[in-house]
Amino acid sequence: MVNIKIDGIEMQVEEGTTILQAAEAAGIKIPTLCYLKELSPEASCRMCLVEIEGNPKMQTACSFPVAEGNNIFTNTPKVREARKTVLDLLLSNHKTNCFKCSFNGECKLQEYCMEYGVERSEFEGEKIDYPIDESNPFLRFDPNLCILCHRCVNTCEKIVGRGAIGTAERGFVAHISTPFGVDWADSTCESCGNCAQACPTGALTMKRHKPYRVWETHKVRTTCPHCATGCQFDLVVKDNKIVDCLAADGPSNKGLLCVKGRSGSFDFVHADDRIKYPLIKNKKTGEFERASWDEALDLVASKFMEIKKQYGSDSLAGFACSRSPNEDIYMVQKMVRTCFGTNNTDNCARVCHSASVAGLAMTLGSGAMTNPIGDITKDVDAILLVGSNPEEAHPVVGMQIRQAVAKGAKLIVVDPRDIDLSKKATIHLKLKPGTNVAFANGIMHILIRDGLVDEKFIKERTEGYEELAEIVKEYTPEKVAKECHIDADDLVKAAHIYAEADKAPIIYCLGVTEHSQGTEGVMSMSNIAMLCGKLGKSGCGVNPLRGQNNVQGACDMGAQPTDFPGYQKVANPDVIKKFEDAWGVKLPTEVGIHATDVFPAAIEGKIKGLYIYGEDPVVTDADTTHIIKALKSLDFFVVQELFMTETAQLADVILPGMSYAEKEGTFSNTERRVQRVRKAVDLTKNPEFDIRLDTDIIIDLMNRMGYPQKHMTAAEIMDEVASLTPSFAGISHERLDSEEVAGQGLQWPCTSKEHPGTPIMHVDRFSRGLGWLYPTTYKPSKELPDEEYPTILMTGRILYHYTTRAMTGRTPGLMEIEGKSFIEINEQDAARIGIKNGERIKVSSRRGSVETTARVGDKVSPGETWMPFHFPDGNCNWLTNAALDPICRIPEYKVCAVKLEKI
Ligand SMILES: Nc1nc2c(c(=O)[nH]1)N[C@H]1C(S)=C(S)[C@@H](COP(=O)(O)OP(=O)(O)OC[C@H]3O[C@@H](n4cnc5c(=O)[nH]c(N)nc54)[C@H](O)[C@@H]3O)O[C@H]1N2
Ligand SMILES: Nc1nc2c(c(=O)[nH]1)N[C@H]1C(S)=C(S)[C@@H](COP(=O)(O)OP(=O)(O)OC[C@H]3O[C@@H](n4cnc5c(=O)[nH]c(N)nc54)[C@H](O)[C@@H]3O)O[C@H]1N2
Ligand code: SF4
Ligand code: SF4
Ligand code: SF4
Ligand SMILES: [Mo]
Repeated sequence: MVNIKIDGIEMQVEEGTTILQAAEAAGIKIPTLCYLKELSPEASCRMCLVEIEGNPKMQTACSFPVAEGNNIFTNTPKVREARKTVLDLLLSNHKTNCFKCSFNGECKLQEYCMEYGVERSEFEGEKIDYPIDESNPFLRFDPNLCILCHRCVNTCEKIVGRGAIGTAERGFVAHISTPFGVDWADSTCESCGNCAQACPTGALTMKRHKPYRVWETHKVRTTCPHCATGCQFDLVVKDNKIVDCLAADGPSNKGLLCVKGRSGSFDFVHADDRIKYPLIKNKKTGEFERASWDEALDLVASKFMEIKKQYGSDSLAGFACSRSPNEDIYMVQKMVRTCFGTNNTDNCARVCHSASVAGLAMTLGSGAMTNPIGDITKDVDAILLVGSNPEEAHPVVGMQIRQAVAKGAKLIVVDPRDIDLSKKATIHLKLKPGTNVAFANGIMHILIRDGLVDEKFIKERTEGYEELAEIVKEYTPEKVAKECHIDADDLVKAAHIYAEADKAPIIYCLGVTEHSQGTEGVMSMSNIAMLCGKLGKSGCGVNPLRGQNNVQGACDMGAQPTDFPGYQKVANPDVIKKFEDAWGVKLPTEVGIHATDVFPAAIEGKIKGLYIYGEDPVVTDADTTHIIKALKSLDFFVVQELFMTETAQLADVILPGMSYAEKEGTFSNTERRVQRVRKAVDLTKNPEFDIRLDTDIIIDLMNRMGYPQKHMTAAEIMDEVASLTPSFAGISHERLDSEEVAGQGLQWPCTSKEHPGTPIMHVDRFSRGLGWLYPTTYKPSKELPDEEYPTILMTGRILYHYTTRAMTGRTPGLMEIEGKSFIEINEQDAARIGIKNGERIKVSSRRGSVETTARVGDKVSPGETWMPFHFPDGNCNWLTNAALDPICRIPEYKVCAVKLEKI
């Protein structure tokens, strides 16, 4: 520690602290333009000049480390004069037509010029008019307003990790440009807009900023509604309309957003085609007709109760939406259990990470991500990334992984495709789809053979070692290399990098789970980590990146056929008793059926009535033909939705709900972090809308079905959750909004009002006691290529769209960047069937065919192809195989056999 004095305030600070940091701690504001908190100082703008007693030269506060006895003055006449000169010079290159600038009132240059009394530049020369770059659908760059502070360049290169923009010379004037001067639209830019948010002037802005002025708006802090990274942002609201979205400094996003969060999270809220009132299908015409809430809710309640009376409770089922808040989901499962009288409730985790929920619960005792995002991306030595494409699917995690690699972490990518991160990888194991268990057993073979295991950890904290060791003996590198189509030496190297690293997390995603052997694939991940003792400590763990914004929450809230909220088991009579006492009804004691089994059961006539709250299985479930057949087989089908989805079109009644921006609640991100969702706009003020809160719809329905559910606000619902769920006992809206939590959310388990939450799980003990090293052998995918269907099809997602595009498809800029379906094909296969890049192609499987556009290259290996599932023109789910994992019932989205034909 050193003793210093700033503007007369005496203080002790750590050695190495900069003057700027010390001043901030003392509550003294020093102006900055180029400074970025996260990075080493650039010290180029010189706005932060200060005087130090005895020091003839002024110093830049952002870069000068304090020394013992420093007496610092931050606001002397000399300092002010120097800052005035800096501003004067900057202004000489800045086109000062502030009235025309959309950034008027937010610009730091303007703010400082006013503060320092700089009205015009003394150095005024002739200004050249540079053309404005508007080639990006979201961003606008006006070089005439650029003060060359480099915040944008540094943000893109060092924080986002993209390096899409740089500084170039044009004539004698430096300016900000895309690499090689290409059009922005053709560069590697991913339109995340983090550079624009970093820009202190109106030079680099979001195009949408134009029609509003900051003083006409207010901000609402909330959580992104797309992926489970759980980024925090502020919705900017003007006249009951969201006009912008700005990144906030949240615990998982640290001031960053991806393109979907920043630009795809509000257009859909105000879309013209929102469902605006209840709809009942006219049986004769097949057309939907407007209904009153009373008509619609009475019909729904009476129909479900009729079916229950005639066919029994288990002929009904209800799914909850992982895009919606915890409070909504809690009420859906409560309605299914208390009113339908069945445990037939589920959520889209079934088709996503159910393998993680089941697998990790078996081996560790809890199916959730073990460590926080910041912990597994900061100061780690290696990252084992298996079947996960975070740059596209969890982009803000992807940005943090890029930062980790830039700082020297070794990256091992295990993925059948050349995802972008594989270019940065120390080793890329481009394995054959569906062979994860063989790969993992191969890694374990090497760990044991080469003495890389943590014997103490295995002995003290796990069981099942002998049996597992016996099984993996057979999985020699040579044998595994042949099975997985990888290099044996690379496999050995990968095992050594992972095991020898001090801090090395396993991060995995759907490339592991969406297989008929998905659950065992997941357990293989925990096997690897346990063998190396890399669990229960910082920088390690087994980390499934959960998909949907609140899919962790949907499982936590008990939208599962086997579990009440907080993974309390239906099979446990004490649990049933507890919920019967709390809810005041007899509850079903039989485990329900899984969502993916509901569809075949509907075709067989066992399920007669279905309530879907916000899912679109016609688009997203495997084998579309069988899903449509199942939904058409139902006696009565209700959808609670924002939009007329393909699934909603098949419903008997559609109940219009509200989006995340219209209600209070919470989402639980992939780190088990419960964060607030807050109401930004009220569309019911618009006379066209006759919509209701989703929880009010459910509560009203429950009463109409005969269950006396008192009205509850979202905060009251969370209090009920906390009262019945030990791992949520300390969580409430009040606490989440408190200064104590300070916008950081709470990570469950959070077992009392005093409990701080749990960042890292399984520290001294696994939730199940001892960790189970699960013995398993590799089993090939259910449908393998043959003569008729010789090619493997994998499916997944791309950066710019989110699942069915219900939300992202309503942002024109996203549709401009990527708007149509495609298939990735290897150039050898393309040559054989005579297909060129960009040509139309027919893709068929045993279940159907679609037409799409070929993207030819070497991203996928010969004999393998890949398609996204976002686009209605050629949705791959007409092709995918609904073969299910025997344990968790997940479909095999990642492997089926297809044939390709030139059209
Ligand atoms: N932009 C965007 N982001 C999203 C979503 C979205 O729709 N769009 N959806 C969200 C949801 S719901 C989820 S669940 C997550 C999913 O996130 P991810 O799982 O990361 O995304 P996917 O593209 O489905 O698949 C990941 C990778 O698995 C690889 N893979 C395929 N088969 C295999 C295999 O057999 N073995 C291995 N090792 N890898 C394989 C694929 O090549 C792909 O790169 O993303 C979330 N984020
Ligand atoms: N081929 C292939 N298919 C896949 C996958 C794959 O990798 N390959 N991945 C699978 C995965 S991981 C997943 S998670 C599923 C996702 O599948 P779905 O859950 O079916 O897809 P979403 O688009 O997320 O559907 C959410 C719906 O909820 C509505 N909604 C959102 N918020 C609210 C709300 O607050 N209230 C109400 N009432 N409605 C709301 C939206 O309008 C939208 O229509 O897709 C799966 N399908
Ligand atoms: S939008 Fe994102 S990727 Fe593009 S230049 Fe800006 S920071 Fe870089
Ligand atoms: S565009 Fe903005 S952030 Fe980038 S150098 Fe110019 S003024 Fe600075
Ligand atoms: S990374 Fe995920 S949570 Fe963050 S802004 Fe993007 S879509 Fe939203
Ligand atoms: Mo998902």
